[in-house]
Amino acid sequence: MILPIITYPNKLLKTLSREVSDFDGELHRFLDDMYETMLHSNGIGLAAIQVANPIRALVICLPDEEGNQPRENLLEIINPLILDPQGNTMYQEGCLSVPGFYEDVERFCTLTLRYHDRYGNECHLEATDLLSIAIQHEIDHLDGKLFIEKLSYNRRKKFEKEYKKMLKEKK
Ligand code: Y12
Ligand code: CO
Repeated sequence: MILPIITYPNKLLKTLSREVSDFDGELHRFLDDMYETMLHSNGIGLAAIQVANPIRALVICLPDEEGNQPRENLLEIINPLILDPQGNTMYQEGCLSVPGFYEDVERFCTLTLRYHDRYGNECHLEATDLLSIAIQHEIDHLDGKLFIEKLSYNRRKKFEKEYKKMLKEKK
């Protein structure tokens, strides 16, 4: 099922999401819906709060060389914890909850992630490059933060002006 994605400035996006404790069929169906919703919207990452569910769950599926995002590449990440972040890198980020806007954001280069899979098993992964950036972007959503909050004062002001204009034109 494709779920509606909430967009800025919806206040729900500021929610601090809660830990998942039940790794049951309901969670599995929700994760399936998140994957379907992300693909439908041409996304590579989606956090549960973006579809109005305040739980610490996110999905990431980076495209392969052909631009496909098969289920085998899908990462379902629950209750994530970043360990040992290293270095700094810049990347032009976009977000399905801030449509039409892309900006350079600074992130850690590499990290180790501890998380649970859909069955509640504890997993670890080492992330670099785009995966590391996507993980940090999505975990920020679980903490109620958007990438636009990392912009400088002037870039944020410019964004607010352009975004307001875009919303007005959409009406
Ligand atoms: C690097 C940086 C950020 C992330 C987080 C995941 N972000 C996305 O998946 C964003 C996708 C996105 C897709 C859009 O739709 C189309 O391009 C058709 C979009 O819409 C518009 O720009 C109108 C905005 C964002 C992961 C890795
Ligand atoms: Co986002």
